Amino acid sequence: MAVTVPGEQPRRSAAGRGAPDLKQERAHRTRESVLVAAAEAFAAHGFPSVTILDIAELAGVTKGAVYFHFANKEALALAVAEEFYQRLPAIASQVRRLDLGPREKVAELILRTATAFRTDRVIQAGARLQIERAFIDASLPTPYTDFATALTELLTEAHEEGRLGGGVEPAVLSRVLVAAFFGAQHISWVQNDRKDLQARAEEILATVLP
Ligand code: LUB
Repeated sequence: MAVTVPGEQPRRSAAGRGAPDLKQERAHRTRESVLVAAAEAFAAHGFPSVTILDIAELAGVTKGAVYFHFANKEALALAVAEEFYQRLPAIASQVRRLDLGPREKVAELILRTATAFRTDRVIQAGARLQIERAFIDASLPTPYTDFATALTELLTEAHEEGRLGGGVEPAVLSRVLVAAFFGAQHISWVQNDRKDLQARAEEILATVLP
């Protein structure tokens, strides 16, 4: 994704004040473009090898502008990871609102998540940062649990409607689905730059949730 907002270092107007809304809005846009640039860089190269200068250049701002918004590279990783955990549950909330049965919602959630992993740099960066969390000196959010909980809720509804098959435990099936999806998206990334992720997600559903 191209960063279209040309960032500027926040600065005082000639009068030393004035137009605070505009200044705030510009600062907000700069922060956004730095965050997106960081996500692109982390997704493509990984946390250890990315520098603040890489991110500044990608965002089209100065290093000073990056440091105005983020104390260091760890703070950027944390902000990207937090945005990742805004976007993942947003997919689940959208799916919950669809006019579908719970079992169909599980399938829809997995498929839409696969689409997000293929197309959304922040999602790709978030997943990569979690893999690299041992190298990042920040408390990244706990991985996997929210996604597993969202799946368990839907699977429990499906179970209550008798649509899960006898002897299937919603929490267990949720763990199996998370493990399968996590593994599939990782393998698809490494082997095929995620080109086959949709097919792999459909395979998982056909096999684990027939
Ligand atoms: C999701 C990842 C990658 C789970 O929820 C998370 O923390 C996730 C972290 O690397 O995918 C999706 C099954």
